[in-house]
Amino acid sequence: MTKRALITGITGQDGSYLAELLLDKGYEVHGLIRRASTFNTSRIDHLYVDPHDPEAKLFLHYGDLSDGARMVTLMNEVRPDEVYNLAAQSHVRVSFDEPEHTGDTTGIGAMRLLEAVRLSGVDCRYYQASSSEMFGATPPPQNEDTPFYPRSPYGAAKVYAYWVTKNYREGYGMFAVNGILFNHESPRRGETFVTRKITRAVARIQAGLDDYVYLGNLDSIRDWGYAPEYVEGMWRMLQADEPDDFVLATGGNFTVRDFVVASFEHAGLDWEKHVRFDERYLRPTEVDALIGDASRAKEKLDWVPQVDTAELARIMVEADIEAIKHEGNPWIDQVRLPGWPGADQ
Ligand code: NDP
Ligand code: GDR
Repeated sequence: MTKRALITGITGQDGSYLAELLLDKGYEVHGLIRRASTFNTSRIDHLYVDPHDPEAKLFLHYGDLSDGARMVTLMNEVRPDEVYNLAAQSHVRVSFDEPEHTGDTTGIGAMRLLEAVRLSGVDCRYYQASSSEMFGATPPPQNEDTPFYPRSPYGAAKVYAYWVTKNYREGYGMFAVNGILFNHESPRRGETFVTRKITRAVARIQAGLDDYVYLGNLDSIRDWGYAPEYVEGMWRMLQADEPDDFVLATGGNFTVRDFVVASFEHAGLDWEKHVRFDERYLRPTEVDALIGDASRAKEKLDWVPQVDTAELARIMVEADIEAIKHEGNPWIDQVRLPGWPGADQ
């Protein structure tokens, strides 16, 4: 029997890698996309097969996590075996500007989806994209037993989503799990997260298109891994015998400054000539240090990341340098074919 998965956030970094992984494994993949006045499917365009083709395995549906009734109709329509809730207002700095919207989508959105699973009676496994931001001010190393101390509206919303996921597991016997993922990046990372902002700037400066990049706090410590390895971990969590919560992390620790140095050095540039400070990128409350301990995932899921942060910086810089040559996205030529959502509706 072909397994069927529903991915919210399929147009994002993780959603695109997860869709690829599941299609490779023979799944039928359904994705939730938001109606926008511009095309927002560039990360998954390369997975496109005309839905009229009997071989098509990827199907997209309009919807938004703020719309609970839509979550119910979607669950009834798709009747998935696995649900991956990756959708969120995922930018920590932006969550200080849009706290209510972040709470509504990143926090309550998860509850709307869990409730849709429950009300529809569909027998499925549920993955919640929880975050190391939930640990916030609690010092590293952090694992599944570390107390939460969120430092942003985003972190607080993720704590809410974490607990409702656990509550639906305990209260209704659902196979519902939290993947507590530390930062993971790739050439598909959104351009306003710090790693991609840096590697894109390196490529543009090397090409003579820019002279400077403006950054905020260079002292914070993060444990940056490679996104394709993390979506494999998400899938493994839903294949386990029992539902449980898992940290995914490399255990490495790099400051933002270290990532800047590694990225500029890789392109043969002197970072101190090109990096400038702008206070607008500071947060009212910062998360100083996140370093994960993924021992449980190693032991129970046999999940061990291979790409460390230095290698990650190299992958991302090279992809952005290549992308500049094509003046496009690093992973795909922009195509828009008849029948693709947004092309004919
Ligand atoms: P992205 O920001 O790249 O993608 C977010 C996705 O959510 C996009 O597809 C976006 O759609 C969609 N989305 C946003 N708001 C809504 C909404 N109201 N209704 C429906 N869809 C919505 O995030 P990542 O891929 O990096 O992360 C995936 C998930 O994992 C997120 O929940 C994030 O918070 C969490 N996470 C990420 C980590 C990381 O390091 N990347 C670490 C830990 C957790 P659109 O394309 O239209 O904007
Ligand atoms: P983070 O990622 O907040 O950890 O959340 P981000 O890349 O935004 O920030 C990492 C660190 O870099 C510092 N920083 C800057 N950040 C940005 N975005 N822009 C800058 O110019 C800049 N200068 C310095 C930040 O202050 C911070 O300390 C990410 C998101 O993917 C979340 O959705 C996810 O849950 C967590 O990772 C784990």
